[in-house]
Amino acid sequence: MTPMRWLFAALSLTLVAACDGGTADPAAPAAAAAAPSIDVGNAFVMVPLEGRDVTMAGLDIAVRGQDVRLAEVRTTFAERAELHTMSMVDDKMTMRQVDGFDIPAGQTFQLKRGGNHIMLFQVDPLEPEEAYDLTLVFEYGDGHREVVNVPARAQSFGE
Ligand SMILES: [Cu+2]
Repeated sequence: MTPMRWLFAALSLTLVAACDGGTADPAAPAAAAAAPSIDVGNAFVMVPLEGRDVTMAGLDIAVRGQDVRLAEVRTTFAERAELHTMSMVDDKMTMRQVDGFDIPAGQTFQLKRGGNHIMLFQVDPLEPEEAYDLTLVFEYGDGHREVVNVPARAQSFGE
């Protein structure tokens, strides 16, 4: 192959890749995808430490049939809820707010202590073992939204 032909080969591969990326077309036949489902379980919220009103919450999200994005979390027991990642930066555990989490179909995504989590600010006093509602807003590729409410069990940090 001449260098020119190589270049064309590389270009057409790029085009194919670009087309593949565009298959999130809402008009595409839905028959190929199984009925989408989102199952949320094991939800918990940590009782804030004495004198604090900031805490975190976690849960498991099992996604079937279609990729989905966890776009937002709401609560009535905290002023503000954010989605956070946690990672090591310069030997320090560092939290960052993110716009959402993309969850591929067939996966169970965990929000948990020491990992990706829900961060809650200005939290009302919480009673251990009581349940407090979290509202999760999911978004499909076609813009369709699904709202899931889940009771989160309040857990003390000693547990
Ligand atoms: Cu956080």
